Amino acid sequence: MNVNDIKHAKLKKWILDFAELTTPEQIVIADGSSAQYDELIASQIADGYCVALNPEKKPHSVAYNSDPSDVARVENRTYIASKTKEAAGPTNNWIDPVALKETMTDLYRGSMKGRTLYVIPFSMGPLGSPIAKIGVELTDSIYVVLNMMIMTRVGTKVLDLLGTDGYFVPCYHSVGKPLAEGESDNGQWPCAPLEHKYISHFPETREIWSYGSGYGGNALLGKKCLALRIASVLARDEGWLAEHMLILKITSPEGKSRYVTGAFPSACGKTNLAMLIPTVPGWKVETIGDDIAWMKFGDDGRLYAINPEAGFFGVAPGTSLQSNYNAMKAAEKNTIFTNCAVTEDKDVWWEGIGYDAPGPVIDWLNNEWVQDKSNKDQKPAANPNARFTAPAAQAPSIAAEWEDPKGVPISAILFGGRRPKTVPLVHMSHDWNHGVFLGSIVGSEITAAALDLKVGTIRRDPFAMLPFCGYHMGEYFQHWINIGKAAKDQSKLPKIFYVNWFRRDENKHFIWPGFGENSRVLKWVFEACEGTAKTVDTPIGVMPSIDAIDRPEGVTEAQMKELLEVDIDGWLAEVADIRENHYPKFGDKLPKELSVFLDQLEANLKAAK
Ligand code: OXD
Ligand code: MN
Repeated sequence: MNVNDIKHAKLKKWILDFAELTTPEQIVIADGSSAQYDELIASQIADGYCVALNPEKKPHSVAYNSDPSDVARVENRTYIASKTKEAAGPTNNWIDPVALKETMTDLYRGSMKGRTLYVIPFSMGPLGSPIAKIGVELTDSIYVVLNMMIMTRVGTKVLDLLGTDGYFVPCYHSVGKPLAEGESDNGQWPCAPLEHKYISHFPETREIWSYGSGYGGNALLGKKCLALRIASVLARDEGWLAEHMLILKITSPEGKSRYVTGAFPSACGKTNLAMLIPTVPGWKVETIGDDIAWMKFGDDGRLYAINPEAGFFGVAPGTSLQSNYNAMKAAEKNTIFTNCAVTEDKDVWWEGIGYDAPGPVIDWLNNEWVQDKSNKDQKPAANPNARFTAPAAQAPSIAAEWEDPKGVPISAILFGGRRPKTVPLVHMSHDWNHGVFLGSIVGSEITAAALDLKVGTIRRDPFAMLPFCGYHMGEYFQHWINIGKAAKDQSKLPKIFYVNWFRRDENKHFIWPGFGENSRVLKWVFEACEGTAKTVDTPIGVMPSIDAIDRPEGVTEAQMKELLEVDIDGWLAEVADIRENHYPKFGDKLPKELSVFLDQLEANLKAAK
């Protein structure tokens, strides 16, 4: 298919205008066919951008290494360019949209010289679902085309759905590395220096402009940029929720199923939770999604969720058959690996894969690397943010209904973060608004020196949306309250829980084993939804009684007590921190209801002291 065959006049003009600005050698439409995917992969292998993996180990899979400067989402180069700074709020980087568009237009001018402009029509969500949204990404990166083909639904079928005048979210992307006459990348990952990288969102016009990075959420624009930052704005205006949440299905031994979403900051194990294998006999957990949930009220008054994505962009290091069997199986074939190590027999390897490196490997920096377990300072062979891009349908745990266009009815919403102290294993809110309060105070311990924060300090990450909310976070809290008010029947709203798998003892050892053992908490959540859970009222909310959750092997009675205790002084310190450092950020946009909950919490704690 040729750009001139596009029947949507506005789309065609938009593509041709961008081509005129960026001056690519040619324009190619990503048609979504496996033939085109294979052709592109073959060209990338031939040009040295990636290596083909051993078909006996990882059939139909490749391994890329990115530029060492382009390995993660760049939050400090990510912008919400709303008309006013106030609209972007205190938690986003803001630049005036007119000025930003001028800067970026200059960067885009001629930026695709010597390259091909690919047009990627994509659907976030099952094609034609009432909850789905269509985007079109223009990019000069074949890596992006290939990843988008796994992560979203791409191709001419999306153009058919758009017809002659359908709505799409326009997404520009360029790696920002034009090629001079006769110049080639020589197989090196193309990108621009950090100071030229811009991941920009224009919420009023619902546009995404990305420049300079070829990696992950900076470049696969359906994911964080569209499905969270722009979608959060659409959701506010249209009365639904676009959230940084996994979606799982849990089935009891009696065969009753419920659906649960969960918001956890990045690097808190959402993919592991979405794919867990329960240790509780007779219970089953299946996967609907591991990163993003879009939720809308159904005609029956319940909130229904879809996973807008079609693949997993999972962190490889630490993933093993023991820690996440289903993810390992999902990434067994038809997978793109990025920044993993490659073994001599062309398999991938990473730290925490569950076995030692089988001889020398080529590390993510393209150097030979021999494992030296006696050297504690040895640099890892895989980048800590190395990824696998795998089709969701390949996870053995995928639920049969994962692509149901109407979504799945949600019974429970979990919030959580890494909290070594204070926050107990699980507590439940009294009602929706109290749950919004819990979401608004989510925090997580910083595990790697990032964002100028000290390792070990708590970074507040409300609703796990800090890097992903496309507007003022205070208004976002209000939107959650409004959604509760909009419910036709309050009793049909999901119940809201705050969980914490990451409590540690004085020797810094985790008290709770996590992984499959988290099914014990999910069971209690399920029972709470049924109304059969054993509960106690506490100053912070509703909690399991001490005998409500069976102890996993290795957890002593005293430890279980600690996990389910309300640490009054710890919570009072928490209240003080929220009052002094967190809530004031939102100024008069902080919903009154939330300050009332904070006051009540403090009063409850003082009364219990
Ligand atoms: C992700 C993230 O990659 O949240 O999903 O950073
Ligand atoms: Mn995420």
